[in-house]
Amino acid sequence: MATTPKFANAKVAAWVDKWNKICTPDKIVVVKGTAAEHKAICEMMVKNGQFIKLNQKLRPGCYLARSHESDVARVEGRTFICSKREIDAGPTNHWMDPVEMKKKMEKAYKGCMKGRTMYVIPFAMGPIGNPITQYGIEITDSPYVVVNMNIMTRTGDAVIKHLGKTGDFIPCIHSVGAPLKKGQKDVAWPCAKRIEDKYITQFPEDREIWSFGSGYGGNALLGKKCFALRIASKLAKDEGWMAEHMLILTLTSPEGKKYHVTAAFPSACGKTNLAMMLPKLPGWKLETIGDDIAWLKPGEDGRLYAINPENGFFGVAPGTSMDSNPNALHSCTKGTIFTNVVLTPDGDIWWEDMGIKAPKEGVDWKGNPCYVCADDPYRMGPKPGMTKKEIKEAGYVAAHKNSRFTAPAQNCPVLDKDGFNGVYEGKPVGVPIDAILFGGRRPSTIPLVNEAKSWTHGVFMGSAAGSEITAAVISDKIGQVRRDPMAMLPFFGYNVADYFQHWLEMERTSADATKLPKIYFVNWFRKTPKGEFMWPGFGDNSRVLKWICDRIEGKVGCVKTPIGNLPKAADISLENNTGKDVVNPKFLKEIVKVDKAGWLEEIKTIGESYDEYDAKASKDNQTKSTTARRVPKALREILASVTAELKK
Ligand code: SAT
Ligand code: MN
Repeated sequence: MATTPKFANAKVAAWVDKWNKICTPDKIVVVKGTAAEHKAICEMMVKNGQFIKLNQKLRPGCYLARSHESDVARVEGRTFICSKREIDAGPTNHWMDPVEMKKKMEKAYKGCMKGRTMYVIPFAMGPIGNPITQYGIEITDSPYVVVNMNIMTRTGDAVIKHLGKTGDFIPCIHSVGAPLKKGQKDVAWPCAKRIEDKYITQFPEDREIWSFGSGYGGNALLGKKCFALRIASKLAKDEGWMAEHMLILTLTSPEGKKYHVTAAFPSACGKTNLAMMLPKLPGWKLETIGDDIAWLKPGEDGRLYAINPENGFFGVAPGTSMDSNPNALHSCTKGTIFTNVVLTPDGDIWWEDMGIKAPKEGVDWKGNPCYVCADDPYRMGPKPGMTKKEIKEAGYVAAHKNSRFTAPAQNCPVLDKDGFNGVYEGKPVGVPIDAILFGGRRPSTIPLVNEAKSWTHGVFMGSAAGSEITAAVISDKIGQVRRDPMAMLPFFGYNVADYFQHWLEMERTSADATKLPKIYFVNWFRKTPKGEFMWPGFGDNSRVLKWICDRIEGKVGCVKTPIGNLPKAADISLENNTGKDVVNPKFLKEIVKVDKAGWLEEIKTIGESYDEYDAKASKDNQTKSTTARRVPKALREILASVTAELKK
């Protein structure tokens, strides 16, 4: 055990002292959040073989980490919502009794930091001092977590100062779960190797986060999914605001009018790409506020005001290219940590679909040599001279599919600095949201863009969101479509039915519900039966954003259909439809139509997802633990009316 440092804030002191006694680290470091400290930790990790220093001429302040092969993504199967009553966690979450869970986990934490340094990270989710911002203290034994938290959140002394003696915060504890014996050499990526030894646990009533055994992303950077979504969604429900898995962007029209848009897509479905997109439509300007999480609070005028609680981008590397997202690549030029990408001989990084020719040879994410493909200069294989076909058949990728960059938001060339700082018209209130988008990867049925007929219909649309499962989660079902309501399935901090109800309540409790954002469902991922994309996506998505702004302004009409308000194909601007990927007008007509047969099937499976939530609720009811929570009647009614209209 080390000596517990002194803190003016008694709750901070107690939290650190508690875990010092349990985890018995060799020493304790309170993170100050300075650039010099950040650099010193990175350099220490280089010395210990946990970071590779990249070519500082090409990538100043950049480092590469390679995770253990078992620790490459979130572990939903080991993620728990430990509310007192099971029904409060709801049918979509893993639940365990909080007292039992704490007992079990305290055993795991016992002595877990032996031979290691315990870092205490004071962090802010949001600009320090903004009324929407929340604070946290993460205790961790992972220096990788410290430097990633430095990028992803605002850390250090400024937070301690802001908390003062009595300021409140969310207490977080994290350990990689790999104590070191005296003299034992550390490994490059310490973690608990067995999946059943990992725990990502939220206690929504105690407002605490306990994480054990994983060092990766959303499992370990506790400000992100655990706090800003799971715990914050519960705070938001109790306090009448919203914590959502949404990007935030600012769009300026050629006339100079500003719009703020949020969009909820599941992990690895292109939120970062949309958040920093270069509009193909001339005269339109897009700026970034956030790429993953939005906190929205109702204002006195009835509008919803949003901040991005984060400070950086934890983006998926593969597929990020000068074509798909140049602003993300620019964001990675300095002060960035790369995880599980390829190291090139000149000390730079590379990944699949980066749009840059592969080096002759490199080191893949597992630390093994890799070589440029014989018949495709943009691929790499595990042996020299392999063909594209052979590499594909071997199921080989040189950069892990969920490899990531952790880049400071300040690097983003199109950052909306005011919006990012939570400032609107000189006031620290967040930005007023004009439109909320839902979406996912849906190869069929779902149209390019669909406007909700009302707030309730918009909530219905969000509740019915779904997507192909991506590599952001460890799963054997990658590629299969699953329902992912509001893109929050892995992130609800409480019962999904209550969450739907909370969304509905936002209208009832609004000071002026006519000022709430309009809601849209978008889908950039329609494919022909042959598997070819019917919409180019990326910069061409500005055409859809323009239509949305035109709708907000009442400048264009729509086609009223049973599923919602669809655009007339002619109202989607095809100005500047040139370049490598263009909109095919024939496909466009197709993807703004109602596919009746597809929708009848869709509606059926939406109903099934509701039934499943209800069935699990009533099962809990039979155990007499409490009353069941059911999918709100208002959503069932929309489901019934859409079905009836479709059948007409
Ligand atoms: O949760 S992570 O931050 O690891 C990535 C994601 O799933 O969006
Ligand atoms: Mn995400």
